[in-house]
Amino acid sequence: MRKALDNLVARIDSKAMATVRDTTYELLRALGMTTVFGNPGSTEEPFLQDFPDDFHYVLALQEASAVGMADGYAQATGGPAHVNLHTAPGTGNAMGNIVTAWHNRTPLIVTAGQQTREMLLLEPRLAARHPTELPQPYVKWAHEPVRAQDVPAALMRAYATAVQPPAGPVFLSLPLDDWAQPADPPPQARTVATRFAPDPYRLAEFATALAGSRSPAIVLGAAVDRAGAWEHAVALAERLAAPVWTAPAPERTAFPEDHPYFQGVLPFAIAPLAERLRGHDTVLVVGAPVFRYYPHVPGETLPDGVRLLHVTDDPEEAARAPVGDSLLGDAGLALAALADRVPPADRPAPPVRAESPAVADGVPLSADALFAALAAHWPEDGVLVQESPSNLAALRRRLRFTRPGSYFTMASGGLGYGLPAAVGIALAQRDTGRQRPVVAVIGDGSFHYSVQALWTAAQLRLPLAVVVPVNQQYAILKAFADLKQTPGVPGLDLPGLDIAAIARGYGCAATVVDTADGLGEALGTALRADGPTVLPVPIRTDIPPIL
Ligand SMILES: Cc1ncc(C[n+]2csc(CCOP(=O)(O)OP(=O)(O)O)c2C)c(N)n1
Repeated sequence: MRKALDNLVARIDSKAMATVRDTTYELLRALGMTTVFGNPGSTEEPFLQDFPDDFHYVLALQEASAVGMADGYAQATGGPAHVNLHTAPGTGNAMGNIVTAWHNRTPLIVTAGQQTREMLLLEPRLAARHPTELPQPYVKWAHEPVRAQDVPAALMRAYATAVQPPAGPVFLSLPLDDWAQPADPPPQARTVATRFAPDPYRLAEFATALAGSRSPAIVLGAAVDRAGAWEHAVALAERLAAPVWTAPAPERTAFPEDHPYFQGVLPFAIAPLAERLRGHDTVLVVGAPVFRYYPHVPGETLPDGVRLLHVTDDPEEAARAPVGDSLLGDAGLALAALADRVPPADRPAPPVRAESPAVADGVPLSADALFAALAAHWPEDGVLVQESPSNLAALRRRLRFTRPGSYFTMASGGLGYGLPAAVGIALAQRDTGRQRPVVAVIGDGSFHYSVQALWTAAQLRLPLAVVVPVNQQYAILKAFADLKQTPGVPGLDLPGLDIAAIARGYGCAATVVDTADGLGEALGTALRADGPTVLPVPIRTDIPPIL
């Protein structure tokens, strides 16, 4: 009797003593979110105090890097990631990569500290003004709990919001004095669905349209890779005997690029894209916007008489498509269901795309020669993270991605994503035990936007290889200026940057590579190392056309 009473008192005591902080960590544990990416400040220290041993804090030296790493980590693990930012200035630094996470559809729970509630009225130093407006419109939900006791339940809601389709970042502003407050009873750690099946009736209409098509074509986007649905894409393409393109400017690849039906990546401008689809009567787009354009080259969205069918899990993406009929649903579920429903087509296989011309050697290397060398030495099961704007066409010509989850870049066009994302992806390889080798190709301009991510890679001893094509310029902006006939733009040359010295300064190994053979050797060494290696490769400075 006495013991039972003691137990009850102990339970009541421990309940009374549970703080908002205790309850929040319990919830994070229950949700499997024990990795926190961040850069700390005074407004975050009360959350981070006595940081539990079973959690891992991944320190980034600037908030853009923290978000980029968290995004890469989330994409490579296939789950949400948590990034903890400093109040308004830290959130401001992070904003570029929050924009990218939004376009990437990465489930990120972004928390940021806020000044003490008691002082907020007088706006002390580091108070975030209108904190929920700051990250808009690039978060699915932004909230500052009305009471300290609401923090854990707000986190639960943030999680449920971030992971449900279309996935994306959410934002919580958390006053620093909330963490020590007594907690309410803990919220339930809930689960939510992360995909939904398309309407079966509309799906049947799509299947009928495809089955009745004279010459269908398939265009696939990143959502197919996110859904782990390559096999369904292949099954549908083979049933329809249809050529397959990757949607323009894709952030992931969606189809085996050594498959004879694969035609390449569609151009990211209106007129040339439409031209590529000429001759087809039905175009099925799955898991991509219709379409992601960059330079404005006016024209018809599609050649006359082409019917477009669009599958997306995002009603807004469906709404803003200029043409086509849409079907809401998960890319993988839709592809699997369509592959089941369409009968095998009785038509010849699509033409095999032309091989790229042979590479001319020379020093400095051309971008084509660099990527041909990278392809020749590509590690089995390698993962590429790409942020090399003017060389992208050459890269896609030479490197063929044949396995799911092998190619990552940003969907937004914002530089400063690739380097930290590669660090997050490399960490995910270690944490998941998959151990796939990670290679980043980052332009010598792009390198500097989140360069401090190198330090985190060095501290974590990640065997990341970073290949930097050095052309000492913003080549793509010169190409854009040529296309748009805007001569005389200043600020497009980048002399006097010592990439190797910068890399060493952050604790990385660095070797300048001049030749194709040298690249093979250096890459092998880098991937066997117990830390990151940066490989600057001087390349030719001629400007590849943007289209
Ligand atoms: C955050 C951000 N700032 C500026 C730009 C504009 N921008 C687009 S590409 C580019 C140059 C990239 O240079 P580099 O990485 O050297 O690649 P290259 O074009 O030479 O291949 C710039 C500055 C951008 N896209 N994002």
